[in-house]
Amino acid sequence: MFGLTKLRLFEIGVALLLTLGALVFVGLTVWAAEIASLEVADAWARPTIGQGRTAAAYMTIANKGATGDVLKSARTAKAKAVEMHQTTMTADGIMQMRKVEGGLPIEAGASLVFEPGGSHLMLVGLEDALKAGEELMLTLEFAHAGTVDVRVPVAASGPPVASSSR
Ligand SMILES: [Cu+2]
Repeated sequence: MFGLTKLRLFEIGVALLLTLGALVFVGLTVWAAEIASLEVADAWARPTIGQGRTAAAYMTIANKGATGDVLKSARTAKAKAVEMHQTTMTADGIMQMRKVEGGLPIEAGASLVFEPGGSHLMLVGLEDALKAGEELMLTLEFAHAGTVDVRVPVAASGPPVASSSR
């Protein structure tokens, strides 16, 4: 048969199977990496003040993957909307919040930090007041990673876990 012995054909078959197996393995590894590439830490939200029905939420989203992603939007059952805001300083020293349209990119290996005085997630139109000690669930929507649910404790001055370990 074209000069190939049965043993040779068997060897080719084994080699093909090994190659296929390796391809499947690499494929699964890449897939697993895609899933686990985003890490959310230090999430917390400020309590509402008085009759106010807006509050800011903060967290750090680290992209541990090999590809960039984009935080497209966020939502929670407790508020009408969750807006991404950036805080900027005007020329005359006044802090202003600006709504970010079109999402916030997170490069591979970089972190997106929402923190007081900087970018934050604005909970707009809350159903009830938010009190310290409560918790809410935020759903983040990423361009590649899909949706990620984040537990957000309400605290007056910082992420509760970090302050208790201090
Ligand atoms: Cu804001």
